[in-house]
Amino acid sequence: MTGVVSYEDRLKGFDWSLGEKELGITKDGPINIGWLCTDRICRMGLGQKTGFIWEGSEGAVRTYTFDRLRVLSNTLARFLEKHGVAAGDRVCLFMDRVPELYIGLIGILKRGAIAQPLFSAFGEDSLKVRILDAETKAIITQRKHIFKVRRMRDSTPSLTHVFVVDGGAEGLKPGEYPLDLEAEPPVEEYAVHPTTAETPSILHYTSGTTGKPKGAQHVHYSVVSQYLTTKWVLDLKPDDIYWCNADPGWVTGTSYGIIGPWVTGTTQVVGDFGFSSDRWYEFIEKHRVTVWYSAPTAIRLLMRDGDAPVKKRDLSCLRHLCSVGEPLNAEGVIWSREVFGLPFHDTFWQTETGSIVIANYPGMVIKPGSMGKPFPGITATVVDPKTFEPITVPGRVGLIALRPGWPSMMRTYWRNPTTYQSKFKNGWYLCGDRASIDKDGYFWFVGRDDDVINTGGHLVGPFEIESALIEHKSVAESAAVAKPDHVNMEVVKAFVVLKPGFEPGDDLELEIMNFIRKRLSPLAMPQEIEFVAKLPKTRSGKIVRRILRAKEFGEPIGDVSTVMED
Ligand code: 6R9
Repeated sequence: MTGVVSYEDRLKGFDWSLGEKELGITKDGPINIGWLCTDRICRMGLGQKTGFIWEGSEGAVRTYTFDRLRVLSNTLARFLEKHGVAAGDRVCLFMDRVPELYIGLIGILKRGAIAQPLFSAFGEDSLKVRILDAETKAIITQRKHIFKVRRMRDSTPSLTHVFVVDGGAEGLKPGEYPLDLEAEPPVEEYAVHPTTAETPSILHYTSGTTGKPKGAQHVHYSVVSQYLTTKWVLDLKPDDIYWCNADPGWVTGTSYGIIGPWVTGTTQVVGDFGFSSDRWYEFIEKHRVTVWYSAPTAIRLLMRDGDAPVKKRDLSCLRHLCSVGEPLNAEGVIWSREVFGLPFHDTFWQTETGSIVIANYPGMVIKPGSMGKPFPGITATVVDPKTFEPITVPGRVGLIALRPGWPSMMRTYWRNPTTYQSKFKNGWYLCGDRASIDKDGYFWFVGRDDDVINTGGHLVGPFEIESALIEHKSVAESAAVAKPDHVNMEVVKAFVVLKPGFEPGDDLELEIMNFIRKRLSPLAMPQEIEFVAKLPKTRSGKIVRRILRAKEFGEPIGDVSTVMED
């Protein structure tokens, strides 16, 4: 491929300071993500370039140049300052994917405050837990969500300011203020707060599998990782039109749905609407999207809907596709090659890692079903679950472990240093996932550590079972979990969602069983298949196997605040 620097060449002599140099920052000097995403881009002469194209659910389109983004985020920063929001205060973003959400994050960072993005679909309880934990001072929200904020205000004393971005002042209660960015006097020049490398920037709540949601605390220096991974893995170039379909309530929607594209001066498009294969393809065609960052949950739904909606559109604009969030089934890569002529490049990372750590690099040979190789500067391995020593045998499964110290690594869990410390063993940061590494250095995902099934002392990962199931023509989605068993302690049970046109029944169950028997070891074979209409998922689209598992074991299901209710 021309124009692509090979993975091996990138590795040679790699140092994170390369990112500092390109961004014109030093570790000891001022570093402000908000400034780097807007002011710096304008200073590079790109002020009149379109930075943001927004399409609302009803089809309205708004376009912003980088200069407009700069001025509006200044205006927001000044507004916060006027209302007494100080550096270090937590400011929650609680909105649908409206422009104020994106500009809001930049403005909060310019003010030197800490942004706390949350899914607007959260109910008041999920919201409250996180506001209490972060002792959030202000929340920026929309009219349509204010009732949830109001219902929890009596029990969230830290929350002194509620800013409402639409509908003016009418009907607002004490402590609620209208924030109409377009009506505020535009702030051409704003003295961006002198944040430095280690100043906290974003507090991203992640629930993990059990227990209370934890706030992964990031700092402004994270931008070095986000910048380089955006350039090298997402492969963004000056003329690209980039679409990341993640909501900023999920880390993908901030690291690569705000910071990544803007810090590289790329035009990004955002759609404030949910999944629909027709609408998504129409969106790509209409805006001439060139680079698309999506997730397996969406890719599986697109596969379910088949090739017909793709064929109606001219999607020749697409040139690079990436995926994150869950293991990407080999089937997804093979399908996307067929229908788009391009493979999805799987990328692996976490809220805690702040940026991509293992990836299928552009130009690298993709082994479908593999997560690829560590990003330059990232030392990744799999370690033995008992000794925490690296496993050197290719193909042997262990815990994914990273050597701490890359720029976007979380610095702690907000006011929870004990849990933070518990993630480190033998000098490694443990991701909580299992994988193996093959002889060529490719990582193969097995499952979340808690999702692994122990059948007669053998550990089986859900991913291989689910990948085998999804290859069957009737299967849209699946989840493999443990169910209790007298003899083997645990056995595998599979939950299956069928594609339209297929009827659940004993015959189909038998057919699927026979189909996967050829692909799986006897140990991994499910004892039972249950057909379900849908699987429990987080708001970022991850299948929550522990809920299905807990039901099988008759155990409590734990924290469900990030699980979709509908
Ligand atoms: C960015 C993000 C992190 C967890 C992670 C793992 C799973 C993410 C994956 C993947 C297999 C991939 N995960 N990417 N598993 N292959 N390419 O997803 O952050 O919401 O914190 O989730 O998601 O289990 O540990 P977060």
